[in-house]
Amino acid sequence: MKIFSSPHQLAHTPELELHNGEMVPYAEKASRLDALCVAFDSVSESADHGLAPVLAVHHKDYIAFLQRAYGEWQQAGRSGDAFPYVFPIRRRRALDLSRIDGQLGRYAFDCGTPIAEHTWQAAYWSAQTALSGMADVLAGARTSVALCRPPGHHAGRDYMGGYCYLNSAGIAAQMAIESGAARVAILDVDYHHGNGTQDIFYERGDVLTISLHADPATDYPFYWGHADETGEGAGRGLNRNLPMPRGTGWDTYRGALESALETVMDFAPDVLVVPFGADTFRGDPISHFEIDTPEYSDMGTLIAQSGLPCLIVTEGGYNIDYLGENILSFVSPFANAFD
Ligand code: Q9C
Ligand code: ZN
Repeated sequence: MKIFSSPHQLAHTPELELHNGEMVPYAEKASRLDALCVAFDSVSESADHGLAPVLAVHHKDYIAFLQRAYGEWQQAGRSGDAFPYVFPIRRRRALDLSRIDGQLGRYAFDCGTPIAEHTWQAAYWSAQTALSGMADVLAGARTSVALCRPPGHHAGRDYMGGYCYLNSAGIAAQMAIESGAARVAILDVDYHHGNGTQDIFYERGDVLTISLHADPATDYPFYWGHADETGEGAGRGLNRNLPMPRGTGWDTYRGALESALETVMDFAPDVLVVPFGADTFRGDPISHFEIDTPEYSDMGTLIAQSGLPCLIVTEGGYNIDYLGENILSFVSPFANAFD
């Protein structure tokens, strides 16, 4: 089983984020990637699949914005990280403004996702890492692992948020479709709802999206992830949200996961993509589930038992001291099932 990563992903280093009314050290630290990588004996370097698969998911104007934003921030005389602070809410037009502050608000849905000097480069390689894993699966691997950072599942077709810029898992799923897969399922097991992934595929009949997450009535991202969001048009019935209360542990989570896996099997996908967040961990500093390290192996076992070709893509997980152990616990059953 191959594990993919790229050191370019380390270059994104925002300093601070707005958390509960205070500026605090950025939780989505570059050292998360080191913790993920050192958990494995050997890691393959991601290949460059170019911009075309990114543009198959994201709007070209949004991509152009990500590429130029930090330069324009600097040209405006700013130093430090670029933050949005005005947003085109209801009935405001998505004006194509030249002022960087206008652009930042147009393409962001929160203030938690600053753009630093090398954000584009890192996000690009996070997407390339997921694409490298998917290329491995499409070439016949039963399971492949993409150690991606920054994460992606909050990023939509034309917006960033939740520490996410490019929807790496979604980009990989789209690559599978364009390579001939009839159906792809995305099973998101990060603590937070995968709102960007939901939005990207909401009206698609060929991609099933399921997310297990903290109830958005109490947790980020609040405005997505409710159980009555079930897809529209060709995608009607092909989005499933399983919100759970704060304090959820493995006993409750397992039942939801088994139900989600039944929905996956009914869809009969050619490929399964699993955005995995270790922020469901009991010791996560910003989250409120109570899953313990060995229980990630139970989670991995249930998913591996689907027998589907599977790409695992890393998302959140902010307790860096346990991140390596938790990803290894989750991934090990996949290796044992097939190797
Ligand atoms: N700091 C992922 O796990 N929380 N994103 C913002 C203020 C945002 C988490 C609250 C949590 C986003 C990929
Ligand atoms: Zn998360």
